[in-house]
Amino acid sequence: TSTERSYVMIKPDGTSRQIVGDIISRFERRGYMLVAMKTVVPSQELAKEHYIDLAKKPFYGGLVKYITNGTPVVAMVWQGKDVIRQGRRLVGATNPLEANPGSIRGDFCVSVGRNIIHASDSHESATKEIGLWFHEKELATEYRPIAWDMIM
Ligand code: DAT
Ligand code: MG
Repeated sequence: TSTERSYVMIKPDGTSRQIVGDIISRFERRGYMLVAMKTVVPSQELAKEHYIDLAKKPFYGGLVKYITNGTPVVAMVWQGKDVIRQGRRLVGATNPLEANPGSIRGDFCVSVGRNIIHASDSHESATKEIGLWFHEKELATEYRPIAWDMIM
């Protein structure tokens, strides 16, 4: 439904490479609604919790180190019809070798360990991640973009 929400985050490499505007534009032009956005320099604790499901993977330590390198991430919540699955498609495959050109990863990166962006992979993880990065009062859910009823 049009109230579905996804947590999307531009990682430190995306911020550092100054492609934040391009990435946001892709969600906007698709018709999605920006519900929340802020820069965050993630703490060790926050980065570890965000990726807790991967704690047993060999790359977990490196992943946390990369997210906490001192460069801000851009934390966002986007809303709209099928935004979780469509967000994953806009982002592209985890491994940039499999990410299609036209997707964010397919257009901007080549290494799985520097793949620019995160997007929630399920309703369950979206709920968890939005709660982890945002307070409820930071979410602007009451307005609607002008073409909303035409698009959604
Ligand atoms: P995604 O970010 O597409 O949801 P994921 O949740 O499986 O992918 O993994 C989270 C991040 O961990 C991913 O964006 C990059 C990193 N990662 C995943 N697999 C990796 C690997 N084999 N080597 C290094 N980093 C990896
Ligand atoms: Mg994931």
